[in-house]
Amino acid sequence: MSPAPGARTAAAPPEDFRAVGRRVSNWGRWGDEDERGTLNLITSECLVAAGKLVRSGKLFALGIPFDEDGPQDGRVRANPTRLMKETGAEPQGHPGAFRYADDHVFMALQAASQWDALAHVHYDGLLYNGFPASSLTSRGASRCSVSNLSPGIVGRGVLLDVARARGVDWLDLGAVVEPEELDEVAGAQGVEVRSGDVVLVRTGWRRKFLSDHDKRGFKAGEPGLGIRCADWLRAHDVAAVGSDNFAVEVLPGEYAEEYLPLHMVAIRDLGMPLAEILDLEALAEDCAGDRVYEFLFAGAPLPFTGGVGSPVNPLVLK
Ligand code: UVW
Repeated sequence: MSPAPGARTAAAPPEDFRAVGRRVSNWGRWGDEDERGTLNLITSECLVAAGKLVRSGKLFALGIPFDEDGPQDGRVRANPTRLMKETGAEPQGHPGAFRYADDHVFMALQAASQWDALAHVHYDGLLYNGFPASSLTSRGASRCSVSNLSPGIVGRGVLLDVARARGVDWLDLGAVVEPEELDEVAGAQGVEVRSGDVVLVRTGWRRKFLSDHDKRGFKAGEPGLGIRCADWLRAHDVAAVGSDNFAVEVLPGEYAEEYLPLHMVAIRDLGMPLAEILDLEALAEDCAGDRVYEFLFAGAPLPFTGGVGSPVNPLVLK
């Protein structure tokens, strides 16, 4: 019996991730000083074409609610905590009737829907484009920080709804999405992935959380992209990839000895920002209804100077 699509098999162990990284590397492609990586693939022609995808006036927000009921289980990161500094209940020292409310938030920049900047991950002492990992200090990232993703990640977005294609609400923890499946899903949806696209892969992991509210379960592992997808991302010259899980890639991972290998290859070697913990549910429903899986995607990171990530509430317009 052949294995279910994306199921783990006892086939050959995956190729060494460093070899994958060398093969797909974009270092030097946009100059030795480049800190924007695959965002360089989003040309002005891409933006004009993406703008033309707004046809029906439908708007979707892909950010999850930023509150204490989010999916973080507190072991590595906590959910955002917001505190009121002012409510206006007490006199505030202004003349007349004026009162105001202000709030503060405490959160890891990676606690909810987020962009991973190119300084988020490194290995063997080097960041994307060969910048030294020592450029990361307690002050932040002096190279490849999230500010380099400004003015924002805008372009043609494509949803690949793997969970729907498999006919499940969500993929199982540890289910590997292979590049062949990405092509199959795109083909079945009648959409083509083009250079400069932002590709959103739906695994259903957000849907699972919305149904069981199990934070530990959400963070225990996830279905996601396997390391072989690095070649697919490079071959299609994808500008950025996002998902409804918390790390884009499958966990437990495919290498016993390496954690987040696709992060290492995608961020450090390809120079590709990752978007995580997206809510793709409403968008996926709509795409299944009108069979339109391409749209204008606009996900501006907050330009935290020296930041290695940013909260984001990406907008999709169809
Ligand atoms: C880590 O957990 C290091 O990264 P991410 O939030 O990108 O999954």
